[in-house]
Amino acid sequence: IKELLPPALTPEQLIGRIMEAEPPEIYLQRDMRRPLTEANVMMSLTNLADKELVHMISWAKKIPGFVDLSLFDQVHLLECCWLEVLMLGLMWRSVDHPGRLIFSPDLSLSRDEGSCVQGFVDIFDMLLAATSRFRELKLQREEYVCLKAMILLNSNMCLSSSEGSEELQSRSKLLRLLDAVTDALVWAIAKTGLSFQQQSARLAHLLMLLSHIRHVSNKGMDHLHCMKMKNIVPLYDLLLEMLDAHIMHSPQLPQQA
Ligand code: AOE
Repeated sequence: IKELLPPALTPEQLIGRIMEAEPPEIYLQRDMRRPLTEANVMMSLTNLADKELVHMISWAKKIPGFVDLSLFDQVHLLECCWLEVLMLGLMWRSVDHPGRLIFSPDLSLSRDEGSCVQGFVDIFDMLLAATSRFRELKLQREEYVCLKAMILLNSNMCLSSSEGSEELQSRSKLLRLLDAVTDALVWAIAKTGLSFQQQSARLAHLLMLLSHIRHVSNKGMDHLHCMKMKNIVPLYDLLLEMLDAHIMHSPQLPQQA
């Protein structure tokens, strides 16, 4: 017999819970008189990303079922997808502002302004292209939150290192969670009142955009690497600590050696 499952949520309830998990808007309190030089822009963006990452951890923990995964899976999922999640959030904020990327309410950049950072224009264009696509599709908030949760849950599919029973259990929980979010997305699309055929096409279009986002994220990682901004190690420990602290407070303690 399977382990006791929590009472399953309906797709509508699940979307409600994922919506409540949404991170807040972040203001940079950036001095508008500062010129948009490469150093200033990169400093602002790093500052923004730092704050967003802290909220991203709380966001992930509020996705029903996420904290029931093994700590190993929680850490690796976040580690794999953080830039994709940031990018999808950026696209959502920018969807009503053609030609601009709204990093924060007080830091919005046009393509030309973006060109002050070396190597940024190419990534900028890819981000703008995906944003336009979401605009054409008239992406709904419900769909957006489902896609973001799917990025998180789908980010490290290939990882299958340790074969302990806890890890295998976590892997099957992860797949069930992904199914639940898929159902939620299907439900959100059905709400739009499209024909069955149009609903399937919309689902396909939305999911295909995720592969574009993965691509842009990989390019962005290369870019960050070139700029020597990828200071992974200290952040990794921080992430582990933050997730670990949560596990310790939850009723079910991890059974790790
Ligand atoms: C996209 C969306 C967003 O909300 C903010 C930013 C800021 C920087 C932008 C990026 C973006 C878009 C792509 C850009 C990039 C700068 C150059 C690149 C324009 O072309 C990203 C700033 C990133 C700062 C580095 C922070 C290091 C994070 C390490 C994470 C880590 O180590 N772990 C373990 C993961 C933690 C997950 C919670």
